[in-house]
Parts: sequence; C-alpha cells; structure tokens
Amino acid sequence: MSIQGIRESIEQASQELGFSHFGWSPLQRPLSFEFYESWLQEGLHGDMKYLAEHAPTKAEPQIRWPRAQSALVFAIPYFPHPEPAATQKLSSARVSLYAQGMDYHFWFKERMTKLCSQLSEQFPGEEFLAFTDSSPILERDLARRAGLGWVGKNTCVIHPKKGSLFFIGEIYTSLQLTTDFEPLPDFCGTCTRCIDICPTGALLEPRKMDARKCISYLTIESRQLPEENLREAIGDWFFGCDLCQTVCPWNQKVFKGQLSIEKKTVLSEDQRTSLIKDMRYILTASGKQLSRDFLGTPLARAGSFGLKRNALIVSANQNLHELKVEIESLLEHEKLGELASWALSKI
Ligand code: B12
Ligand code: SF4
Ligand code: SF4
Repeated sequence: MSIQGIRESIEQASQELGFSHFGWSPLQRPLSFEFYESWLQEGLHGDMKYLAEHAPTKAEPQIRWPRAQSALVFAIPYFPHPEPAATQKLSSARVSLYAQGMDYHFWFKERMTKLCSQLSEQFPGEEFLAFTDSSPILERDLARRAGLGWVGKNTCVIHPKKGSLFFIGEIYTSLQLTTDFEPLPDFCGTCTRCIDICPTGALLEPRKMDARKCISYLTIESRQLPEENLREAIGDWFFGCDLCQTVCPWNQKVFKGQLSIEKKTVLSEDQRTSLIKDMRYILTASGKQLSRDFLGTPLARAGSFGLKRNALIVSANQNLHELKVEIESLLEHEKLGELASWALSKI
C-alpha cells in the first residue's frame, strides 16, 4: 500500500478512535537526544530514575524492538476529556485537566491496539505495536518529527490549531515510511507567559524544566514530601498543574475562556465548603478505600501517601482550619507527620 493508502486508512479510523491529528516518522535517534542526556546529567529528573534507565532505548529503539522502522504518531485532546470518570469522587479539589477522566494509559492504548489489528490485516507479516507515555520513547521529540506540533517554551508540543492539551501515543511498525511532514516552525516568538506564570520557577529557561520543582512532579510522581520552600507555591493544586498551558495563547481557542489562570483559587463560601468535604474525605479515608475509589483513574498513581500529602498542602494553603482535627490525626504518621505539623502551623 502506498503512503497515500495508509493515510486514508488511518484517517478513516481516526474519526472512530478520536484522534485529532496524526503523522509519522522514520525511527531515528531523537533530534533532541543530546539535550535529554545533559538534562539527566544535571539531575533535573529528580527521583524519576526510569528516565535515565530508558535513555539507551530512547536513542536507539531497535535495541528493544529490532523490527521497528517507523512510528505512526497520534494525538487525542483531553479538553474536554474523552473518557470521563464513571463517578466523580471530588467536586472542588483542583485536578489538572488530563486527570479529570479515566487513565489514558489504558483507553488510549486500547484504541491504538484496535488500529494495530486493522493494519495487521492490511499488511500481513508486518509488525504494529502501540505505546503511550510509559515506554522508553522520547514522545515529544517523536511528535515534533511527525509534524504534530512544535516544542513550546513550556516544553509541551503545541499545534497552531489544536493547542497543546492532547495526549501523545504511537504505533511502532516494521513498515518503512518516509516522511512528508516538515517539522512545524516555532511559533512562541517573544512570548514568555508560561515561564512568567510558573509558581515554582520550574521552567528554568525556554524548553528546559527542572522537574523537581514542577507541581505535576511534586503532586504525582514524587514519593517524597516537597521541600518547605515549594509547599506554599503549590497553592491549591491537588493533582498536577495546568498553569503553563492555561496561559498559552495557542490554547485560548480550545478553552474559550472557561479556565481559571489564578495561581491559587479565591474560593466562594460554597466552594470552600465543598473543598473541605473533599479534603476531609482524602485525609480520613483508608488506603484501601482510596485505591478502590480511584481505580482506573490517574489519581491512583499517587497512592494513599501521595493523595494525603497533597491534601495536607492544599488544606494549609487554603487555610482550611475546619480540618484541624483531621490534620492532627496524621501527626504521628511515619511519613506524613512532619508535613501535618507544617500544615497546622499555617492554619
Ligand atoms: C517525565 C514526564 C513528565 C515530568 C517532566 C516533564 C518535562 N517537561 O520534562 C512531569 C511529571 C513534570 C510531567 C508533567 C506533565 N506532563 Co508529562 N511526561 C513525562 C514523560 C514520561 C517523559 C518526558 C521526558 O522525558 N522529559 C524530559 C525532558 C527533557 O524531555 P521532554 O519534555 O520530552 O522534552 C524533549 C523535547 O521537548 C525536546 N526538545 C526541547 N526543545 C526542542 C527543540 C527542538 C528543535 C527539538 C527537535 C526538540 C526539543 O527535548 C527534550 C528531550 O529530548 C512523557 C512521556 C514520554 N514517554 O515521553 C510525558 C509527557 C511529556 N507528559 C505529558 C503531559 C500531558 C504532562 C502534563 C500536562 C500533565 C499535567 N497536567 O500535570 C504536565 C506538563 C508539564 C510541562 N510543562 O511539561 C504529555 C505531553 C503532551 C504534549 N502535548 O506535549 C506526555 C508526552 C505524555 C503523553 N503520552 O501524552 N511529565
Ligand atoms: S505544570 Fe505548573 S509547575 Fe509545572 S512547569 Fe507548568 S506552570 Fe510550572
Ligand atoms: S505561553 Fe507563550 S512562550 Fe509559552 S509555550 Fe505558549 S506561546 Fe510559547
């Protein structure tokens, strides 16, 4: 089948599977690999040790997938979320947009696997393997090479019409696909809104993040308590952060003014009552209850420790003194005790 043929079959499947845009690229060493290596050497990945372990395969995918020649790369927007969670356990906690639905690691991969089956029928004997996020693939570099967008100063891949609020997934294939996509030019220009808004100073310079300072890392990936000087800057973000994308001019068409760009939400009386209810539930629920309630959603990743840590920080930063008793009950907690005591000192 010609490249035109493969484009047509994917275009048809795209409608059904909800891809907003796609492209492809031969599998070569990522253009930004040297940057990635020096980023790791500076230790900017914090405790995400797997990023260093993944480096050799990221440079040469064939180490792990010897037949892989090319990658088909897909984007699915997460605003509005395509797979809303069946029940919403939290009504007012500030949760980043990508996490306000079911975990994309499952449903995005499932959608691409469906396409892999269709392609395997069209191309017998060829290999098709679907991935998103957790595999040793430098996805933003790949997306850029496949024409899905440019890498903005906030480090996200941005498309001039579709913004940056999309997940990236890919199908590795043994098909040799030459690309006819030109990487998109950088449209950031002189703008620095993302760098200016970042509450923790995580964007050190254009396209360079200190992940150890990013609220997304501190509230999701990290298994530690944040250093004291970062706790206040987290504000009311309970899980993840969207600020550097919310201010981006290229997302304004997507948001249509529906999102707040406040570093910390100024709460109405009703919002405050509802946030207290959310935080009380997190602070008092058992680990078992939390894993049952957040099963299949991104919030499960933080685990009971992470969710309670985040609730302590939000309660302190929003001065939820009504939760004093619940916070006190964590003072003797082996890992959270110090944070509980900090939270009490703030309210
Ligand atoms: C680790 C990780 C994080 C870390 C570190 C993020 C970071 N900026 O480094 C943390 C936990 C902080 C994080 C946060 C988020 N993440 Co994340 N994350 C990843 C993961 C697993 C690896 C990224 C990585 O290797 N980082 C190291 C840095 C150095 O690499 P990089 O950001 O990928 O950037 C490369 C290119 O941008 C390139 N580059 C930079 N400048 C230039 C210039 C040119 C010319 C070229 C060619 C390349 C280039 O250089 C870098 C190194 O090669 C990827 C999935 C994956 N397998 O790639 C998802 C991924 C990047 N995350 C994603 C998302 C959605 C998020 C959040 C929005 C979630 C949230 N709301 O909380 C935030 C966004 C915060 C932000 N501003 O980046 C999406 C990005 C989608 C997009 N449109 O860009 C990905 C691709 C997951 C997915 N499959 O959809 N994430
Ligand atoms: S996600 Fe939030 S904390 Fe992380 S770089 Fe963007 S604005 Fe800063
Ligand atoms: S906010 Fe401005 S500088 Fe940052 S990514 Fe968007 S356009 Fe680029």
